[in-house]
Amino acid sequence: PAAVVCLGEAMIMLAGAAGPLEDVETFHRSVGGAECNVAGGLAGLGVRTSWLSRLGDDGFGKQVLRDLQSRDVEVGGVEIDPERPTALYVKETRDGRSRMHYYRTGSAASAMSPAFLERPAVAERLAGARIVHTTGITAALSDDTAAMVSALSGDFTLSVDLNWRPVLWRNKDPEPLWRLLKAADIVLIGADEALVFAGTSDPTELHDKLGGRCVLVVKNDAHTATALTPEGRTDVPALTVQVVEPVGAGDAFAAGFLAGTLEGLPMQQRLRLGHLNAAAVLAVPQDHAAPLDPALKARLLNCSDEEWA
Ligand code: KDG
Repeated sequence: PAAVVCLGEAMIMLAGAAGPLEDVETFHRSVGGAECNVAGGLAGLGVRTSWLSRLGDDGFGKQVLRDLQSRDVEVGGVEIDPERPTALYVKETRDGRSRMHYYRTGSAASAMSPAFLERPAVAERLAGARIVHTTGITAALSDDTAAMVSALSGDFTLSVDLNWRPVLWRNKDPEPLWRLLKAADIVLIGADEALVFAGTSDPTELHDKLGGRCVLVVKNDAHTATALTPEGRTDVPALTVQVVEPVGAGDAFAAGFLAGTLEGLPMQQRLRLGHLNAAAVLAVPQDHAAPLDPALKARLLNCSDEEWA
């Protein structure tokens, strides 16, 4: 069985030249979606990973499956919906910043519910997993997906990335997201989004608000990643990178951190692996990048603090 199961929606991403969307004529297609980015990142690091979700019975759904399979992600638990479509998102780049436009309301994945978790192909994969990873995006898609993430329990480590998407929470109570975060064993949060969502980006305050039990990772963009556990605190500075496009870097960080957790690495190396994986995605326009070179990985995980900085 796969060591990690990632649960959430994948979308076809369409991105064109910089400028207002109404002027863009051609779009480049790739696959996005936070949990499937994490799944691809983990597989790229050699971790056996399954992605669980629902897709439409359409060409975009087939593209998602093909893309994930080509990246060694196991997709046998994916359910195909004969009626609802695969979601899309369009990335608009203006003034050097990316904005996302979602076309996902009523998508196949938004119909995931607690019953989805009970499908034999899904239950079996969850039961065999050491880590199950999902995000606040999945909690936001619909009442059904919110109920589904609340029903997630088992003999696995539950990992949740906040992935705060205000557009998806408009006119909705984020209570299911708080519940999910408090139930998680590993919580990943960006400092900026923490400030908006929880009113603080201070790791200690956040850890208290989440119940003080989890492994909390707070990523302060280009500066530092901090891990806080009941045992103590670890800070690791970020690498300096020429940023091409930032979307997906958080997912890559999560993949690195989770891979390091599975390997039982010390906390400093888990955070380093997160940074290394994120740096690769920051340097490309897509939401995911080619797998890390194993020799580079080994060298940078074990170098001195001076060389790392
Ligand atoms: O983390 C990257 C994701 O945000 C992107 O791939 C799209 O899943 C996505 C979302 O819902 O924003």
